[in-house]
Amino acid sequence: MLNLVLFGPPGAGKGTQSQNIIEKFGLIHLSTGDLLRSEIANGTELGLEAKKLMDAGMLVPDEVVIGMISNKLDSNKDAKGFIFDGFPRTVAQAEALDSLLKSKDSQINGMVALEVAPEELLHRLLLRGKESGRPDDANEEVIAKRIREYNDKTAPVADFYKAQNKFTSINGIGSIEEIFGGICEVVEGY
Ligand code: B4P
Repeated sequence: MLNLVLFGPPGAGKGTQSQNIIEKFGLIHLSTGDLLRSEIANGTELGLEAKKLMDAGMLVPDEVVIGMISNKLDSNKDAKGFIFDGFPRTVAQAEALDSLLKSKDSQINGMVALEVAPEELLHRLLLRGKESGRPDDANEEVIAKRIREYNDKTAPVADFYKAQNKFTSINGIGSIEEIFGGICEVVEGY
């Protein structure tokens, strides 16, 4: 099994690069952002609660996202592997993911982090906000809150994988193809 964590701040290109990775390596894409947006679109109770937090630029509680990922792992028992996009976003989520995979005799092979400067993140997210109408991309204040949440709660997740020698960072600025080339080099080394 090949299990990869794609990491980076909001707007780093995780969702964009995940599409390329699933095509090339035949992995199942698990994006907690997409799973939460689907709950919102379906008007579920979980979706209604998550929407309030997401629109304010805050993280959704750990137990909610861990439960979603656990269900997805159980329903894809024959998968060749998974790409985790936007998860884990806290150290507690990273610990839970390790336990979930261990119970299936599996593990994370590596984390690839996309490095992008804050001014480029802001530019990309404001542009996507205009094009897609995504509420959490709609204004600078909410984007700034997401980046603060990332620095406070998500950045320490990199240390969790560094301690296991599973961390690689690559430049996330450039064309989508160039960046994908850098990711492939890392993944092919696993
Ligand atoms: P996500 O859906 O994960 O959103 P994101 O981090 O903002 O987006 P991503 O990083 O995937 O965007 P991409 O770069 O692809 O999360 C949304 C919210 O859900 C969170 O704020 C949180 O509230 C909640 N949530 C999700 N997971 C959670 C968890 N585990 N725990 C708690 N809460 C959770 O794209 C950005 C833009 O850049 C796009 O428009 C793209 O076209 C553009 N772009 C990409 N690559 C580019 C490049 N090379 N050059 C120029 N533009 C590029």
